[in-house]
Order: sequence, then C-alpha cells, then structure tokens
Amino acid sequence: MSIAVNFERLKSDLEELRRIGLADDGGIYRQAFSESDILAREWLKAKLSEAGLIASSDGAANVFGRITKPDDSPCILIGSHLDSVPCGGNLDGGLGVLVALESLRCIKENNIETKHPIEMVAFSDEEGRFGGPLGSLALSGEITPEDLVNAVDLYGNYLKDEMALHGFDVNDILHARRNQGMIKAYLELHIEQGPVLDKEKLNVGIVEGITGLRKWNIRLIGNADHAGTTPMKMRTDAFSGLAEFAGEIPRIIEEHGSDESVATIGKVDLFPGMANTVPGQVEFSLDMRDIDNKILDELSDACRRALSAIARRRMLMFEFDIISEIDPVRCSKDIIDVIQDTAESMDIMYRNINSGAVHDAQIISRIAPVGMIFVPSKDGRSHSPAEWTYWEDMEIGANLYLQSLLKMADS
Ligand code: HGY
Ligand code: MN
Ligand code: MN
Repeated sequence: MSIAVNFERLKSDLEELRRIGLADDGGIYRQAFSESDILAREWLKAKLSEAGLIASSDGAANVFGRITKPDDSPCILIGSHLDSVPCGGNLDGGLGVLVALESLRCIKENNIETKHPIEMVAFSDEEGRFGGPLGSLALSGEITPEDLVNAVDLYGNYLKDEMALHGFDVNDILHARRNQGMIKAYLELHIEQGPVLDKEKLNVGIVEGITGLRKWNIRLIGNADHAGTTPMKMRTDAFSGLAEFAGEIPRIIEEHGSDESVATIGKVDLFPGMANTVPGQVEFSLDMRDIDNKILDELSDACRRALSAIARRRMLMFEFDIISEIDPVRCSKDIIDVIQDTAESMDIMYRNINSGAVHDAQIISRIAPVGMIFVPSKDGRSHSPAEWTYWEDMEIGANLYLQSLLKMADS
C-alpha cells in the first residue's frame, strides 16, 4: 500500500467533532443550520486551513476543501455531511467527511500529483430537516425559488429564517449549482447504519444500489370533543384514524412491498393534545422506502388508498404534503470495480451491499458517476447514541477509500 491514513489524527478529529453538539444523553444534536451545525462547519474550515488546504463554501453553505486552486478541470468530489438527526450519532456523515479530509491531507503531505483535482465537501442538511438533502440538491441544480420559500421543518421553522440567523441568504442556494461535467466522479464513505456487515463480520460493504424514498407529512382532521361526554359512536377521533393506519402498514407492505420495503411513522402531533379532549387533528410523518421505484410507487399508492378509506369510514378529512421524493439509484459499475479490485489487493473482507439509507451520493448520481464504501455499524444501530463502528473497521475502510480515490483520480 503506497500511503496510509494517519489514523491517530483521524481518531482525534472524530473526538473533537463529537464534542460539537454532544448532549448529556450521549446523542449528537447537529441539526441543519442549528448553532452546533454552524460550529461544526467553522471547525471543519479551520481544520482545512490548518492543513494548508483551500477552504471555501457556496450559496448552500456546503463547505469545500481542495489541495489546488479551483480551475475548470472536472474534479473527483469526495465527502459526506456533518449535520445529524436530533439525538443522533457522530459517525453518520461525520466519518465520511473526516476520512475525506484525512485523504486530502495524506495526498498533500506525500506531494502526490493526481491527474484529476480532488475536492472534498461537507454537504448541508443531508438529513433533510427542511425536506430533501439540501446541499447536494443545490449542487446538482435541483432547487427552485419555490422550494426555498416553502422549505420548513416538522416544527414550523422556515429554512430562510434559520439560515438568516447565521447570516446566510436563502436565495444564494440558487447559485450553488455546479456546471454539468465539472464533477468527474463522487466517492463517499459512510457507516452502513444497518446490521449486515456486523452480522457477517465483514470489514467493508461496496454499495451497489441506494434505496428510494417517499417522505410525506399527513393530516387527519376530525372534531375535538369532550372526552367524557362524547359517546364513542359519535366521535371523529383523528388519533384512532392514525392508529388504524399504523396497524395496516404490515399488511400493505406484505401485499404491495418487497423484502426491502420499509415504512416508518417517526413523528406524531395530536391537537389539541389534552388528556380530556378527543383529538380533533393528528399530523404525522410517513417515510416509505424500497430499492425498486415501481414497488415504491405501488407502496405509496396503497398507503394513500388505505388512508382515504380510513378517513371516509371515520368521517375524517385526509390531507398530505409530499416532503421529499428520491428515486433509488445504482452506483457506477466502474467505481464499484475500482473499489472491489482495491479491496482484494488489500485482502479486505467485503461484500457488495444495498443501502437502506438515502445519501448525498444518490443526488450527485444525477450529475456524475458515484461510488460508496460502507463500514460496519455495531449491532446495526444508527440515528441513536448507540451508533458505533470499531476503530479497526474505520481504519480499514479509510485506507480502502484513500487507495480507491488515488486510482480514480489518476484514471
Ligand atoms: O434518512 C436517511 O436515510 C439518511 O439518514 N438521511
Ligand atoms: Mn448519513
Ligand atoms: Mn442519517
């Protein structure tokens, strides 16, 4: 192996990053455009400058780092994201960003000249607090002025206001688009966030397909009534509608989904939310995924039909907003081959794998070929303080990433 990552340095970076947004419950709170998310971006920029790399950011507040000054030659883009879900883990996105940083530092320190320039990125709002993966959507030119006006989180905070709090103008997002052809390829290292690699005691997963996603915000509206005086038969109880739908999900997946289909109700708000009042309205999120787009369409259609039947039967109003629709994608076969050959030359135990999580790579695949390297998640846990990857797996994954990157940058 020509050069290797400085793993002690990578570990200490991870430890420093973990302290940004760490709460007493052990969770990471680096939601997009929160104080700690902004701190993490500033911290990364300082790390880039400390390493003598050229730090910059764009209108979507994506943070970039390069060894050489930007010119008009297509680059190999590498990176991931620093934002997290509330009470999340430090490795989801953070590991990919820091392995990209470490790769750039190694290449610079060893004075390696590559045929194609390499640029790293920490994308904004990959977790989709305000809808979809904002930073990569902005880079691929998919954000419109209308998206910017309406971008709001599940608590009613508008993107434009959250960005303005930190001196960003939401309209600058429209200038973040990279011209077609300016990205030759994209490589991302990420934790698997699932149980497969850990169960099979493998060091690495080489990603073939990345799941598609349909994310809705749903309202069922009935009447708020007195909990004591309203007979059961006279109620239009919105929560009962949700409860019935939640019970229907396993049947809907059995009849319309596949073994890779998942559906999650992650956030529920009841109105008026009092113990002695029949809930007049319920607002909840629905996150549906599958690796096959046709199945995903059938799954979402079946959910829509079930919800309208339940609403009709219970005399409820049913409304839903589509928050995000991301199609499943295949990673580039050429990049998979490069990673595979490199893994074999390094005697790394790997398997090819599909991703049940969505990633910035999915969005970037619309403008460039992409590849992803997974490292195992202990017990498959993620989006939780239990998220962890053994140090040796991180080091093996980081070195595979660096060697694969060097091949891509000279191909
Ligand atoms: O939702 C996801 O799959 C990713 O963590 N944003
Ligand atoms: Mn992630
Ligand atoms: Mn995540």
